[in-house]
Amino acid sequence: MAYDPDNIFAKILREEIPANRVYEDAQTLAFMDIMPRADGHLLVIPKTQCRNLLDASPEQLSAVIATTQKLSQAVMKAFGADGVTIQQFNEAAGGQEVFHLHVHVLPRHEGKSLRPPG
Ligand code: D5M
Repeated sequence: MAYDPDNIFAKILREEIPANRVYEDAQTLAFMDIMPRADGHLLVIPKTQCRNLLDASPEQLSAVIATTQKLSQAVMKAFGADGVTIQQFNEAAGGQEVFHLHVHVLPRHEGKSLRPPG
């Protein structure tokens, strides 16, 4: 499927719309999810165009996963979490709503469920 350069995360990357940015390096950006399902819920994206996991290059995957690991450790510490859930959706049938590759980082506390989406 084609990449739509006007998706919301592409606009965040171009700084056309605001985001609560928490981390950035040469290949990736992370910002807080606007509809958090847990305290500290953040999203990691590649800076280059990529629709989703099905469309990703090995370089994009490796950069996104390395940032996901780094921020999982940081956000667990910051929020005193006991664990972290990593989620990632592909195409509408797979639950994807924004069509720029992104990984959800959801800090978890023992015995506490995620809030429902929305
Ligand atoms: O759902 C997309 C996710 O992206 C969902 O958790 C809300 C979040 N979202 C949507 N717009 C924004 C903005 N502008 N800033 C931050 N987070 C946002 P998915 O099913 O993973 O594709």
